[in-house]
Order: sequence, then C-alpha cells, then structure tokens
Amino acid sequence: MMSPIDRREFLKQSGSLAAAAAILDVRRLVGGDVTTSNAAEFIAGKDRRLIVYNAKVGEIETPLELLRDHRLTPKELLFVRNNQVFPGSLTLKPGNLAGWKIELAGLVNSPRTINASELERLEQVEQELVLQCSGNSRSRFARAVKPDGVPWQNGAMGNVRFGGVRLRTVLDALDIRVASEAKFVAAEGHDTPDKPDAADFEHSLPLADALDRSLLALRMNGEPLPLAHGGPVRFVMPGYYATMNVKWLGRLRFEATESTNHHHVGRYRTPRKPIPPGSKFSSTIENSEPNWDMRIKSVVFAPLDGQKLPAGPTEIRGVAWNDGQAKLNAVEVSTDDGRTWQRTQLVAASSPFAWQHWKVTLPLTRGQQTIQCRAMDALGRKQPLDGTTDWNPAGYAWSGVDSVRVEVS
Ligand SMILES: Nc1nc2c(c(=O)[nH]1)N[C@H]1C(S)=C(S)[C@@H](COP(=O)(O)O)O[C@H]1N2
Ligand SMILES: [Mo]
Repeated sequence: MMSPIDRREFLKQSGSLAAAAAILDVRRLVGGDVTTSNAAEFIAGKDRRLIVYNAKVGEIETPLELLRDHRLTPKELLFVRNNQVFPGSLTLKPGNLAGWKIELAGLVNSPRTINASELERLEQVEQELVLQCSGNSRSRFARAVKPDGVPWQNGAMGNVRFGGVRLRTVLDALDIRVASEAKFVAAEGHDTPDKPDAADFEHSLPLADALDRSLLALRMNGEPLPLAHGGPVRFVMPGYYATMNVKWLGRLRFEATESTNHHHVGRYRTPRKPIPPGSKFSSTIENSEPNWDMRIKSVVFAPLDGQKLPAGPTEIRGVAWNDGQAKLNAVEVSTDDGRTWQRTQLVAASSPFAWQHWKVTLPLTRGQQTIQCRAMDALGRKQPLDGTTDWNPAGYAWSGVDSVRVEVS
C-alpha cells in the first residue's frame, strides 16, 4: 500500500492525469459517486479510447481496433477488471517491491512471510499468455436472455507476457514442503472490499496445476508490473481465466478443500449441467465448476462488426486460443451461415498459452454478410454454433462461434 509520503511524491512526479485519478480515487473512498467517460481520467496512463463501463472500481474494455495490431497488448490498452480497488493502484506506474509481504500459509511444514524483493533473487521465467476475464463476450448471451453484469464485448482480454518466479521455485528455495493432503491453493490480494460486511476477493486453484505452471509475476511485457494490473506481485496461472490471476498478491493458503469465499462459490462459476436461458441458478461447489481453464475460443479482428466493405476478395483475420492443454488443429471461417467452412492459415505462437493469429482471404458478395469463425483443438474441443447453450445467469465463459455482420457494396 502507498504511504501518504509515497503518494505525495508520486503526485509531484506525475502529471495532472495522475492527480485527477487520485482525486477520483479519494472520492470513491469517501463514497462519492464517480462518473468518467475516459479511462485515462480513471487510471493514469490508460488510453482515452478504451470503453469505460464502471469508473467506480474499474471495468474497462479494449476496442478490437486497438487490440488487433499488437502481438503483445500494451499496458496502455489492456482491459481492467477490479472487484475492489487496492488503494493507489489506479495507475500504470509500477508497484513497490520494497516492504511488500507475501504470506505462505496453511498445509505446509513451515508457514512463512516473505519479502517480495526476495523474489528478484530467484530464477526468473517469462510466459506469454491470454489474459481474459471469464465475463468476456458476456453480451453474446443476450441473444437468449440478457445475463447480469456489464455487457463486455470481445475486448475484456489481451495477450501479454508475464515475467516472474514459478511458485515451485519459491517453495524449493525456501525449503517449504506442502503436505500431501493439500489439493488447492487459495490466492488472496492485499485489496479489501469497499463495504465492511462484503466478502474479500480470493480464489482457490488446483494445487497440481499451480505447482506445474503458476508464477508470482513481477513483470508484464518486459517492464515492472503496473499497479493497475496487480503490481508489484500478481499470482498468474497460464491457461486459466484472468479472474483467477489474483492481483496485489498478499497470501497463498495451501488447503485440502476449495475456498468457501463468496467470490469463489457464489460467483465465477458455471453450472455443471446446462440450464435453460433465464433460469435462476445459485451456485455451490457441487453443482458448478469454477472459471478455471479457459474454454476454446476464436474472435474475428477484421473486418469489424458493422464495417462497410467493397465486394471482392477480403482478408478475414483474428485470433484463437484455448487453455494451453492441447494444440489448436484449425480455425475455420464461414460466410454462408455455417453451411460451408474454409480453413484459415494459423500462425504459430511462442507459447501454448498465447493466442494464435489466423487469416484467410475470401470473396464477399454484395449485401449484408455474416462472417463466422470457430476453432477446434487436438482434444476434439470446439466452439458450439449456438453459444447460448452454455447460458448462465452471470454470462461467464462464453465460447460460442464468433460472428460479425458487414455491409458489402
Ligand atoms: N486482488 C484482485 N485480483 C483480481 C481482481 C480483483 O478485484 N482483486 N479481479 C479479477 C478479475 S475478475 C479479472 S478479469 C482480472 C483482471 O485483470 P486486469 O485488471 O489486470 O486486466 O483480475 C482478477 N484479479
Ligand atoms: Mo473477470
């Protein structure tokens, strides 16, 4: 947490945008209603063209026309989703490792609190991955029944490179042994809820996956991790929804069972068995699964929905990814409502967790045309033609075939 002195120093050093953001932050803390239409006024350093849904905690989406031209999504453009704000985090400035503490607790031989600066001395790794909110594309479910939550389009995601230390490396270096009864690790941030009676944000993840590939991330895209994205230390689990990548990491608890925290049980889960759109559903550990592994997905980046185009050969392009557990076999495109599908050219990615770009050139004839895309992987997983079959009240984990409508003349 920024001390008052840090904050004063910080305001002196940075321009009026940061000052404006700090004022908004203060107004939020005193309970004032904050409205802003500009992401840069809310989070110092963000691009003003981002879409702001909620400037109270931060729900900010990247328009596809800004997302599509970068291999790694720049921090200025990356979406933001806070459930609660960590004081001083509404900026792209890096967090301060000095004085930052992380507790390792629960079913371990010797529980400990470490200084985050110790992490810098351990072996560092880099991992490119898709960071996607499990609510991304939620608005698509409204074709059946409008779900609760902000109407994210396809831009609550980005493709970034996190750098840091593997959880496994940390445990080995400190000689911490996790008991065999431990099956989950619960990650908690240093952020706390606005309201005293509200649940704090935390999530549990399967321990086996966490030991295999989770990181305590200190960097993003080669730079110190910005505060807005969880700096100075973020728990990062490649292949999982961003929701599980707990920002401002403060504690890891090794446990035999899944957390009973409201955000982990009452939210961020999908029904195990399909439910009819519009039904009520109250999630429990038994009847639902957490938003862990990302479902297979593809998104059209060009042309954009609603674009006007001349008839003739047209390049159609986009990205596709899954949970990183199997190769993508193909991404296909249809311009005839799914009767026939054309294979696209898939560009290899540097990591199984990163998104892959694809493209294909197809002739478009005059009139209103719909372009659809779908991905499939080596485990036979594919995107349903009608994604609303996975309807759930909060619109999580959309993985239906993507489509854009264009006007060809
Ligand atoms: N500590 C903490 N971590 C958090 C959250 C939060 O509110 N607090 N929000 C989660 C959700 S729902 C998402 S989608 C991602 C968003 O990551 P970003 O803001 O870096 O894009 O952070 C996750 N980690
Ligand atoms: Mo999220």
